[in-house]
Amino acid sequence: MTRLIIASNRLPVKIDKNDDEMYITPSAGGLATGLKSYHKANNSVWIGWPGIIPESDEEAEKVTSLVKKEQCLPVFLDEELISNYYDGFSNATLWPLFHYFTEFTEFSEEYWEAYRKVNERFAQTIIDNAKENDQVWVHDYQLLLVPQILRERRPDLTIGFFLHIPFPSYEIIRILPWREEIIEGLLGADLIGFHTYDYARHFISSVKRLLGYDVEFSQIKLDNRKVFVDVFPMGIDYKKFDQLASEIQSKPIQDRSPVHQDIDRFLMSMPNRKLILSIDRLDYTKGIPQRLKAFRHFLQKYPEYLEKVSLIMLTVPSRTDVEQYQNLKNEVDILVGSINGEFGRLNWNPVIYFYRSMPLENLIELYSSADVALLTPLRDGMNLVAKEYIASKVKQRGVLVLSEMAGAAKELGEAISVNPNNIADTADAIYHALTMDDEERTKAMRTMQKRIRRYDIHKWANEFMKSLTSTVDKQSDYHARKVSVSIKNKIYKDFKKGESKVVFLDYDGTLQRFYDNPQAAGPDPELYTILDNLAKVENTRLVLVSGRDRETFNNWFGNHNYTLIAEHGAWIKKVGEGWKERKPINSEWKESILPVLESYVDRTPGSLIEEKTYSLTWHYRKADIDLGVLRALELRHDVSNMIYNQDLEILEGKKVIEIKVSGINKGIAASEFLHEYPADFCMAIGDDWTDEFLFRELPETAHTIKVGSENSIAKYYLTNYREVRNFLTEIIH
Ligand code: GDG
Repeated sequence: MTRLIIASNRLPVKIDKNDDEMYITPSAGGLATGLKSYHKANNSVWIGWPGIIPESDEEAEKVTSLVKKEQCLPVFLDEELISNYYDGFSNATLWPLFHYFTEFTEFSEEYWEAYRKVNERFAQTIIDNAKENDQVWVHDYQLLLVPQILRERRPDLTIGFFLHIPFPSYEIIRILPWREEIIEGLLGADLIGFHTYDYARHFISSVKRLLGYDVEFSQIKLDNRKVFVDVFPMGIDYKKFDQLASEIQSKPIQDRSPVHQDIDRFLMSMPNRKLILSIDRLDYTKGIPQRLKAFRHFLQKYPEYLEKVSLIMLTVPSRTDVEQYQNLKNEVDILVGSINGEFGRLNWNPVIYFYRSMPLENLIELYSSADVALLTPLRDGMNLVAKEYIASKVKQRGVLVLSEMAGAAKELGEAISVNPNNIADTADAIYHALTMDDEERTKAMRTMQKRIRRYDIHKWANEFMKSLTSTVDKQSDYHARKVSVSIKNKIYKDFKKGESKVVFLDYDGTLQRFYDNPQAAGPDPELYTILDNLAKVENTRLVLVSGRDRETFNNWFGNHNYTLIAEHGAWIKKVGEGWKERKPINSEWKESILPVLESYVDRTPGSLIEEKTYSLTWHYRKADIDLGVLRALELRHDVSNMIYNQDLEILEGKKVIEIKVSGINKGIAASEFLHEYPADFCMAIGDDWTDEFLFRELPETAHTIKVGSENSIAKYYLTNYREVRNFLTEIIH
């Protein structure tokens, strides 16, 4: 049975030490609390850092045995690694960059080296503990390289990845010196999940721009497999918050916790008193100074709320050794002091500020008592606090003011949405929240509750795992037709048996990789050797069939023993003969089409025109990927109107559009050749759309092989030109 291995930076439990005695406690944070029940119920193994640096081997063993009881396995890190991998690359490079704080982003080789080392260590621990075909679910920005390491060493594993923070736009990610490594690292996964469509879109655009892979319907097409990208907005344990909030509210006043009694006293000390609540880690992404400024603006603009409204701000200490966090703490202290100093009264503080964490029970007391939750991050992957507040409002008496920059805003459309940088609007949003009529408030809250109750943490984890499992079937569609050892042996046997053999080979993408400049893609010595050897086999005719112009083909292969079919079948050169044209030339049509293509070259930097006897081709491989695709659509549209009623057709290949005289294609040329030289063994290999003509026209018994993973009528697939070369080398032995 396949098992699930979860990997995240921190384990869901942590080990602390008190007077040499070790004890285990649950870790805080959305991921740990959220996935814990899934972990228990599914008998999975969780791999991560246990939160302690053991001082001896005995201590390490003790930690291992303590966490083992919770189905966990520790990855140990020393001081230096924690400083360079965690505080460094994770929190001083990736965290600020992915949250659009480029000014705080540090680039350091030392951090990067440590990050690679720790990712390697995590991957190795997974590998050491994974049985064949297990599933692995890797979490978050600290482990971006793990999927690729696993893919290389354990291709049997099914690998999922979920990013809990935003994935920024290409313009941001391109700043990172290790951007390709990071994206390649993620592409080791079968499925990559994000909280929102925007993050998924940014990721896909970066993959296309930085690595040039094709993407179709959120599937990234690598040479030998697909990577699926999808959106899974993380939920919370709704039932837990709902139940705890109901219990807490129904407690008689005298039995309530001291915090709750304080809240009650505050609310009852004056009629119409109201509480606004915010909860977050003290982090520069959370927009805490902006929030305080908006609250100050609110008090200035709506003085009738003086003494009536307080903002309870719970900020949890975080990354306290880092300078930016210390500066932020100072800024917040000063702002809180100045607001309280300016507006406070003997019996009233506008801002009630806690700089610490609180037990969950107190958190829920705050949620259920607060009239308004004011959550205004400048950037936030999701923001689970917003969802927890909603789940805790059992009587629907609450209004959520939420930053449009939080992932949660996508699902919580009924909240009052604010741009946290707009201080005046946020102040008005507070006023709006406090004055909203009961009916409107209840309706908005009910709608949001219904939605997040349904898509809770369990549903989130199940949906992700369901998708991950189904990627295996989708990959196997592809692998079913992959040239396996047995298929290979069968083709080799047929080749040996054949008394008259014809092998049709496309050139670019099939025998040679793509180059930005098509003229740079000439054959290398290895390729000549392979082709010459193949052409030497008795009773074998080797035919290169390409869209290339005949001059280039002649320069490369003119004096070798192969038949050359150039320009998609317009020209043929048999061994020992000169070039023959297969259809009389008419080039007048080019006069009207060429200026149109030139206008596209002018407006699409990086694109170029290639002219052949029967065709004009517009290449956009080197152009900006999105602009290229857009212009290709426009060009097709413009040209199809112009060629209407003419003996011309438009072909679309890999990053090329070709306008050519119709009735000329690789298939017709190949079948004419076969007519002249009948064969009992026939094989064709090609990678492009234009090779489909070839596959279609050949006899049913032909072995047709597509290079790459796109849909094809070919019988089999090979992954790339390297595999083709190996395949052709082996066939003659
Ligand atoms: C990442 C992303 C994304 C907070 N203070 C206390 C406390 N908390 C709990 C809350 C909530 C969690 O911590 C914070 O929620 P976040 O959504 O900010 O989650 P993180 O794990 O910090 O951050 C974030 C999330 O991952 C999930 O994908 O939403 O965008 O940055 O659960 O209740 N809990 C207790 N005392 C506190 O004082 N007990």
